[in-house]
Amino acid sequence: MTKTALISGITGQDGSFLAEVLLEKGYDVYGIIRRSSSFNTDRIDHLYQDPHEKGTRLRLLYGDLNDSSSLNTILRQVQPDEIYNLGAQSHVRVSFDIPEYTGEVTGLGAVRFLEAIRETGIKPRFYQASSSELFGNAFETPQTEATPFHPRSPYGCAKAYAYYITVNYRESYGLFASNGILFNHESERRGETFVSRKITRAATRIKLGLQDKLYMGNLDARRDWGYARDYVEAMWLIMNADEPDDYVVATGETHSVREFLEKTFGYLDLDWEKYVEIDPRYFRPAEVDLLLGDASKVRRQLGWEPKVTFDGLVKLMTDYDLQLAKQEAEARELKHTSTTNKARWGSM
Ligand code: NAP
Ligand code: F7E
Repeated sequence: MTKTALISGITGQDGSFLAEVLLEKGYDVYGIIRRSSSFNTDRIDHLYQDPHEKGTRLRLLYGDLNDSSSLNTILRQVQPDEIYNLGAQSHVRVSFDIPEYTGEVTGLGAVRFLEAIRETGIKPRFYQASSSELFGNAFETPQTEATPFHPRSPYGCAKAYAYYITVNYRESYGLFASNGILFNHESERRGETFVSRKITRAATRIKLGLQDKLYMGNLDARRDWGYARDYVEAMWLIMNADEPDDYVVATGETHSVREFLEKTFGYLDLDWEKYVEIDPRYFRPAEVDLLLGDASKVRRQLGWEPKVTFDGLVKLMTDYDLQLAKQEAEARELKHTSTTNKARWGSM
């Protein structure tokens, strides 16, 4: 029988990859989108057909993690077998500027979903997008499912609430509710203000003369960076395990932001030190210095393996952004030519 999945955060990096993977596996997929004054479905436009077209398996519904009644209505309408709660205000630096809002969406959003499950009486499985930011100022390295939490930002604190409420609803009401504690994962679809994409976008634009400088924050921070497409496979495995449980998902390698810069600029035959300047605006009130995950449990129990290495990740993101930069350069050239032509014709 065809399974139905509901994804919050479908317009985001992970939501778009997950929708792709679930459609490939034969699911009917519903995504929750927010009303926005401009289109925000770029990452899923290639998957979306005319909703009136027969056989369409991806449908989008308006809703918001801050609006319980929209979640209840959607659950009644969709009756999903699986709910992936990926929606969040997901930017750590920004969470210091809008802590209360981050708590509402990223933290309380999870309990709104869990309560909607109870109120509607349907029995879907539930996946909570938990984060390595829970470990924060980590008590031990590498971090496992047993490592105590010490979040360092309003985002991390909100994710801690969402993590524990998911465990609590599993223990209290017997829901199939699991946490994937995912370490940083990036891709060509990563938001442009996260450090990996900020670097690959800037380096490729610098290479083509579209930008002069790149302003950065703390270059010493270390992260366990993987590829997002690999990580959404882990989400599906966690959702389809025999029992609900919590799993760390990581590569088991850590690299500094400085190394990310060296690799990206090096790949483009550029010396990063000539272009990068430090801007204290990008420092955080409290930093997470070192993250390194031990994903033995998900590897052993669910057979998950990351396929893309750190070098492979830098290369694929840089290749993609180089194409974007070339398109931008060509568009500028065209505009320049047409302005020059206009000026010439104007004098005739
Ligand atoms: P992302 O690209 O920032 O996407 C976030 C998604 O949440 C977007 O679709 C966004 O919609 C949606 N959203 C924001 N506020 C919402 C609200 N009030 N109601 C409903 N939806 C809302 O994040 P991502 O990188 O794909 O990450 C997916 C999830 O995994 C997030 O929960 C994130 O915190 C978590 N996580 C990410 C990583 C990582 O390294 N990427 C690691 C661990 C955990 P709009 O498009 O309308 O803004
Ligand atoms: O920062 C440092 C910054 O913003 C990584 C989210 O997906 O992963 C992400 O959170 C590191 C930090 O990701 C700049 O200080 C230096 O130490 O790419 P980021 P994040 O904060 O690790 C976790 C797992 C999530 O769950 C989150 O949702 O890079 N850094 N200079 C900088 N960071 C940014 N953004 N910009 C800089 O200029």
